[in-house]
Amino acid sequence: MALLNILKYPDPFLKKKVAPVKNFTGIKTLIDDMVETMYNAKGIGLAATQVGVDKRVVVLDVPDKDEEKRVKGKNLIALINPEIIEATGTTKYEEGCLSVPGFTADVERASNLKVMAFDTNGKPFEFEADGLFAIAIQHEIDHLDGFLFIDRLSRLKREIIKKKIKKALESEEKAL
Ligand code: QAP
Ligand code: CO
Repeated sequence: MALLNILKYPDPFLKKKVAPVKNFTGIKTLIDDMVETMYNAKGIGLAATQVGVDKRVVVLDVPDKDEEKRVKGKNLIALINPEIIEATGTTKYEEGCLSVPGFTADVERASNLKVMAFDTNGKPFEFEADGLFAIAIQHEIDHLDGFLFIDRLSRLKREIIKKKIKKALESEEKAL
């Protein structure tokens, strides 16, 4: 098990559309490391793009709505080459991202999904998702396509948040 380095905005790799997994050998090790990295950062989802790996892999552990305390591993799932087959409804949620630490914004997404993906053995499976789980899946698949949640904002809101992030990064630099 190893902790991976999480790339932060504006790292150019975060804009990369990463490639489908063709050879499933060694994918379990990558997933183990991504899970460890996600828990270490107190995240609920992580995409391979965020750790500089050119593979369509995401890990998620989204707490249930009624869950008081988070039960680590309860909803843990790895998705390889995930595809949204069907998206319906709309929802809005204040999203954050481990690659944009300390910033959040309301993002509109589909509320209900039908998803297809492969497991670590290369076996395809299908499932339906709603609530925060559906939001997280769309957020993570966006990473695989090179998009961050700030790219989903209106132009004005995007420019405002980008300026705020830039300012925060500059004052971080000065503090060094
Ligand atoms: C993606 O995000 C997501 O800024 C996962 O200081 C986001 O795990 C799915 C985090 C919203 C659904 C809704 C962010 C932790 C974690 C931060 C995360 C921070 C510490 C974000
Ligand atoms: Co993210």
